[in-house]
Amino acid sequence: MAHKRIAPIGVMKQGGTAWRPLVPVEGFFRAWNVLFLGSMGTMTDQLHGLTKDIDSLREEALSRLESLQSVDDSVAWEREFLGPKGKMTTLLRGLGGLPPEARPAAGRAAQSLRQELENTFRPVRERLAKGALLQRLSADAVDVTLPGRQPLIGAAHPVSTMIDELVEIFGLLGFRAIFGPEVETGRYNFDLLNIPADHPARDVWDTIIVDDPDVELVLRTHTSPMQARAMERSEPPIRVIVPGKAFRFEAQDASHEWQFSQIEGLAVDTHITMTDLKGVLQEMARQLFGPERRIRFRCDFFPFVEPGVEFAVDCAICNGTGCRVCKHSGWLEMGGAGMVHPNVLRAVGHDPDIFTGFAFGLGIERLVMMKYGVDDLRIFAATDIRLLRKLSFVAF
Ligand code: FA5
Repeated sequence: MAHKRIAPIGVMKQGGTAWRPLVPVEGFFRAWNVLFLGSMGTMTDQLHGLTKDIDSLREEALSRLESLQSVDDSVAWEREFLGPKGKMTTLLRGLGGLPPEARPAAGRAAQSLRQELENTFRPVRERLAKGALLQRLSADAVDVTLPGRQPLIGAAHPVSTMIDELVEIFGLLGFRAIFGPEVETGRYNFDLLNIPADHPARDVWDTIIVDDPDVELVLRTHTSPMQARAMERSEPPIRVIVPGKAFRFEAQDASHEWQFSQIEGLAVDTHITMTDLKGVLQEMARQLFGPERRIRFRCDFFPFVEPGVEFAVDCAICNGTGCRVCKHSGWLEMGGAGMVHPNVLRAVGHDPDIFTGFAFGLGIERLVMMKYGVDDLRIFAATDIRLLRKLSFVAF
């Protein structure tokens, strides 16, 4: 048979996976036409057209492939030439219009082109993808020689640090730290402290009331309710301190917050006198602010002590000569104190003829202000790290 002399279409392997036609596709169809189709004009035209289509598709696809610059380009190329709606698919679909006897060879020619395009495309796509990856890696590279970011190291809040210091100082003086509820009943916040309902003394504090229909509840206005709780709970001798928060419905200014901290102190025993109170507070002031500190007692009224005093320390900032922090008085008021009122002792079940006691309540923020020369206590609740940094409470 004549067609045995001319291989209809041949392929040979060329280095690795690339395949190339042995004879040009157009040449094959010319031969096919001469040998088998003779004067069948229409089929000849069709085959000739297909041959041209295949050759020009190859030319276009390969030249475009050479100009691809990016992964995106390669995706677009693949879609355009090899995708389900691409040019190669369109060409293959066109084979259906050929006479049946021409289809196998034409199909092989078209498939061969497809194979050729796929094989040529694959390394190009891999090269572009690798290039993109290398570019990304070099852009995102970590410079291990750069100095690291220093972590912000936190520290205890100045008020907490002061509480720790106070617990230690009073601990050495024989006082045990206890803690109590911040939401109190009227009974402990007022009644047991010799401040009966409807008594004008109840107006001394701008109380924040907790709305409860069953029981009178308040945010404790001071730490003094723990005096009553401690005395109710234990038999003398009692020596406790109670650090904690207190709350008042108060206009804020440089020395007043609506939420602040106090430390309560209570000593109950036989033969406790005002001298003991003075000695304890004097010792606290010296331990906290230095051995040269002096203290001052001035008469004051608190319903739960008798006599009652206002307790002040001479200003450690100006050494008592007067400055902005002590408002040029030379003294800083720290709190109230006094001898436990007989009514209070009685109300919690202790005989005032046997037992006496002293109590004090100091503002912790005021102690911190004095220690570090702070002239506005609002910074303590303001959570402004720059201010705390200035006080060196935050290491950085
Ligand atoms: C009392 O709260 C009494 N419970 C103290 C006391 C206890 C007296 C035991 C007698 C025996 P006073 O309201 O004065 O007292 O408050 C005591 C201290 O708390 C003040 O001197 C001040 O240092 C601090 N303090 C009071 N109100 C505020 C406030 N709004 N902001 C910051 N500190 C305050």
